[in-house]
Amino acid sequence: MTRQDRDLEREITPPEVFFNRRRFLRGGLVAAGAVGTGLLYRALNGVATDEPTPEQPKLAGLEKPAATGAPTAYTVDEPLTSLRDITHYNNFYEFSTDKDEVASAARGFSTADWRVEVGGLVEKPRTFDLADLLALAPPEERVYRLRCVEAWSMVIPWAGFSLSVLLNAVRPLGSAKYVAFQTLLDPTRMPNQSTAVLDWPYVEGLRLDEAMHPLTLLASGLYGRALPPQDGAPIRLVVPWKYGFKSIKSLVRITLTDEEPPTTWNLQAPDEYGFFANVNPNVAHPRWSQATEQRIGESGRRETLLFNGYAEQVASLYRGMDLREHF
Ligand SMILES: Nc1nc2c(c(=O)[nH]1)N[C@H]1C(S)=C(S)[C@@H](COP(=O)(O)O)O[C@H]1N2
Ligand SMILES: [Mo]
Repeated sequence: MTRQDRDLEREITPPEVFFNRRRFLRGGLVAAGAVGTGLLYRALNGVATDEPTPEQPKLAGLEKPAATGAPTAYTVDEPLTSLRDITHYNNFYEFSTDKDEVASAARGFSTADWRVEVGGLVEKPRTFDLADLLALAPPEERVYRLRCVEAWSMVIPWAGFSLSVLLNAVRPLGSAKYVAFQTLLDPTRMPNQSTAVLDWPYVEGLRLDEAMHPLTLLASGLYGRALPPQDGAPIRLVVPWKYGFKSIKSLVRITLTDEEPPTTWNLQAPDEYGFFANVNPNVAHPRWSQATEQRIGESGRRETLLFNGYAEQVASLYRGMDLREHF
């Protein structure tokens, strides 16, 4: 396909379909090419499988913001998205590219003997089992907006603690400048990894100062219970001022580095998804506007906020940077 053809195709293809088709045309995979038009639209219109999500265990010792007197930076005064929508409208390509099928595809996902390897440019590299990792700090409730690059959003009551707690525990070296993250690679447990819809494993990255920012959350739960598989069990990242694809799920490896790490969506389409991916209503995606968003469960659209409403806390991280160039 010529460059011109590709540009034309982008103009006429809805957001999520483009990648699958391009992959297909590259000689990739047939199944993904069949993923139909309008995944987003179908799910927004409420056509979803009606399976209940099995109840996850309650988190012990969860600290609510009021109880801890935590700064209001950690809560949003907007209606919470329903548990039903949070658990049945998911992006998790390891299980399915169809948002309303992730829950059923991920049902029964085993997180037994889960380990997270933390290393690279640190003084004390360490492989944590889940219990040791969660023991680093009590879970706090954090109510954050989640804004997907596809222009839908939610408000989610996460549980977890700042990633900085974990990073401080392994003592970053002075030479560390970035943090790389990796999702589990296991096609026997993540069936869609046997397709080539993305290059596996899913990887993400942050600059070290972004990773150390107190808003950056290592989440182990939502709605007061352990994370359901479809939302990234047993442990995931949540970076609320960035597009949702930065919030990588089901983490198994965290590596401190001195070079900007590769990231899945940037590798897939570098002209569409930058390393920073800060929510910015003024910088359109090449194929759609980012000025407004569909809050799941609401009618009408909301205006998208600069840094997803967290500008006061995070804008200083980007002082002097051109946000169009570093998108
Ligand atoms: N490993 C992995 N992490 C991922 C994704 C994915 O496909 N694989 N999708 C991302 C995208 S695009 C979004 S919007 C959020 C969605 O999180 P949620 O389904 O819990 O709302 O997860 C992000 N993390
Ligand atoms: Mo997303």
